[in-house]
Amino acid sequence: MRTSLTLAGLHTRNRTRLAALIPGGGLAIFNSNDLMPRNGDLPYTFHQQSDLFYLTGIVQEASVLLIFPSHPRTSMREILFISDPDPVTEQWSGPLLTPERAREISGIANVRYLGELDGMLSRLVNEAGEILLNLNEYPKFNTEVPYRDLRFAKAMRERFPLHHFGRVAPLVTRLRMVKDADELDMLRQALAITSDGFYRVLDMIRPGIREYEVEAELVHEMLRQGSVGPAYPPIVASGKNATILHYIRNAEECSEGELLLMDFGAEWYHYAADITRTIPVSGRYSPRQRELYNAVHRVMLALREHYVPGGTIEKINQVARQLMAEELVGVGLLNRDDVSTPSRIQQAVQPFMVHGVTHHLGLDVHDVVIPDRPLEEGMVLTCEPGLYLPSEGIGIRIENDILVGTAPLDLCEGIPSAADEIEALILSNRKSK
Ligand SMILES: [Mn+2]
Repeated sequence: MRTSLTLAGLHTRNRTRLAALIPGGGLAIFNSNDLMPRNGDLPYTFHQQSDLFYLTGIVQEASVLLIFPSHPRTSMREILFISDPDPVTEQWSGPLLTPERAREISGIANVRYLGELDGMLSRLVNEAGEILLNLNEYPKFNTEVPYRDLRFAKAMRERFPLHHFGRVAPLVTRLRMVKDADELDMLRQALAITSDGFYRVLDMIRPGIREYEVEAELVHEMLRQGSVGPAYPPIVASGKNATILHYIRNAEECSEGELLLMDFGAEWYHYAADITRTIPVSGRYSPRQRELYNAVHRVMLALREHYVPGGTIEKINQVARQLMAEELVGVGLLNRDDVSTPSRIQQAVQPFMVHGVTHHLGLDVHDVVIPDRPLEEGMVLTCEPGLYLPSEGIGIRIENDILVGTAPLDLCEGIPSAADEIEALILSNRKSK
């Protein structure tokens, strides 16, 4: 998002919620992401560390947040550190945040320059009972890159060897898993832009077009509406490419008679949309494609009802496999015998639906998660069953984003997903030309 939208109220509420979870005497410290070097003097585009963004709204490297809820002095309970003024950087890259601007964005009264951080740490750390540091604890995360929070944690343990250290990530994760009304607004806006991109593609899809041309349309709409672009690299996969789950080369020609799978989402105020649509390149699904498409579509529609408080990701995956098993029997890919027990279902469905069908969505497309924590009202998760038949050059996935509730709300309801509807839109666009 390139506009000057700020949500200081959201970030202030987030800090208040976190403060309530920090044990007495606890001092929590968050670091920004690095500006990652690319080659020569060129860095990668900066993307803020999601927890720091969640708590401050600040998008500038080398920012540090201290939260010390039980400190006797109110002004010491929240302190934000930002880069010192630097005329050379500002000459080349534009103005850095001033303390006043950082205050407006974050709602934090006590904003200091980074030059004061070391001195403040010496004082505050010795007043703290426990220092809570932030690391990337995503279940599948593994890296050789010593990112800023990790370097900071090592330096702190070295510098204060007699202090107690703890983890703040589980506390922030707990909060981030349930979305505030402002966050839902941002997700809805990201989805509205994503939806507009899909309509653009329905308007121009034809045999002979290249996957990257389709990608360009999707991204065009995002940029045109002031999004910084896709929340993750779009997957635009025609024919057999759609059976490669994370295909992002997007280089091949879309041919007559093939399906085109598009998994894409705009980013808005750092929140990620994540949808998948699978459309016929020629404008009509073949009878075989339609049969398989409708099977996946029925699974997606029925599965949405299970995004209720008390549910779990494991339960959703289990229901998805059961629903898909029935459909696979219906289209003749499995026999009744293959799916007669739960363990048989798991084994029989796996080769056709090779991935899990849901993940949390928020500031990150695969958002932070406490595995096995039951679903609660206000959580947002994807619903994305798929069916992959490499031998027939067919990959189908349909993905909507669902707001958990006693009556689950499909945030993608307005984005066409029924085969008839998609065909009608493509064909009416062609006629009108
Ligand atoms: Mn997804």
